[in-house]
Amino acid sequence: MDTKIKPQLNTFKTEIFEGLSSFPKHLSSKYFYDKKGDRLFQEIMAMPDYYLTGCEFEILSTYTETIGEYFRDRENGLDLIELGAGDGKKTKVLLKYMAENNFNFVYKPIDISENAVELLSNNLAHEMPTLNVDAEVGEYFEVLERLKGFNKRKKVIMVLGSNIGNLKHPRAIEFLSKLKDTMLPEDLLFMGFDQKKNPLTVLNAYNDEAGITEAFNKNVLARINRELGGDFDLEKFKHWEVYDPETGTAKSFLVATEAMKITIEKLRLTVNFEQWETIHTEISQKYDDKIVNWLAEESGLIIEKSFTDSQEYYKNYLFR
Ligand code: AVI
Repeated sequence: MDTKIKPQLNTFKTEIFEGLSSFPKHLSSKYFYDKKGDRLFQEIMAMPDYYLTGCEFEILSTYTETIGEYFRDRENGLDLIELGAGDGKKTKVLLKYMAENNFNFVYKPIDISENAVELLSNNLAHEMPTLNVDAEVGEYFEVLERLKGFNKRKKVIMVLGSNIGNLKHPRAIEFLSKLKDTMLPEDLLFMGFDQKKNPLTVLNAYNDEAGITEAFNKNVLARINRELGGDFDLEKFKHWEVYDPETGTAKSFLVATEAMKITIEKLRLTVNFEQWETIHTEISQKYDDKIVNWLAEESGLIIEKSFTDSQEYYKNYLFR
């Protein structure tokens, strides 16, 4: 496996220091993902309440041929680049179609998690041995520059799972604009956007009773303990989710249930918490066509087509 870009330990340290020294406190959800976080996220994706995965799988399975044929270039083939590939379960539907229908292509999965990339590479080598795979570890924004190097033939960039929802709008526009800057006129961007819906359905997706989402959210504290010598008592924090149906923003928090003092050895940092003080950890933005149109316009992208599931919970958009 190719691991050219590794997330920097120093960035982790700096961002944790800054986030816990701010008021209100915040930590980035990108730090949920290590071996344990990846496993928890897999469990989340398998929960019925976390409808996103099933809906996107339904879309990819229903429209495999239509989507695949948009991707095809009969002359020179294509590079299929997937950002945030994870376990690739949904992508495999498309990969199988492409492999079975004489597409000439290289599949380039990129994920922030070294562990996820390794698992996916091994799994594909086993399940689809003839597939041409060139995997990479890296963060979205770090990797974007490198996409410009893929301009020798058509490229299709895929971002599934509504991963864009973990970025606030200005950052999402920055991300989409940078993607657009790497694209030539024949290139495509295929991206999943979870849609606004019954607020309770959204809330339940991030609030399971088994506590899997809670453990996922708290994994950032577990990582600080393990990797930076922190002494967070995870039991003293409560997972809290809110959803604002007006803006479509779901927000996750960790709430201190009592006043406490935390020390993080490797940061030489002491952090004081008052009772009920919060750490904001994640946003999961929900969209509608208006918002996606606006994001596209701001980023210089054009929506070519969109696909939705039978409940219209989720949409995949194809941009030029
Ligand atoms: C990866 N990302 C799109 C997920 C989401 O829905 O925001 C992460 C997640 N957080 C809690 N549950 C799942």
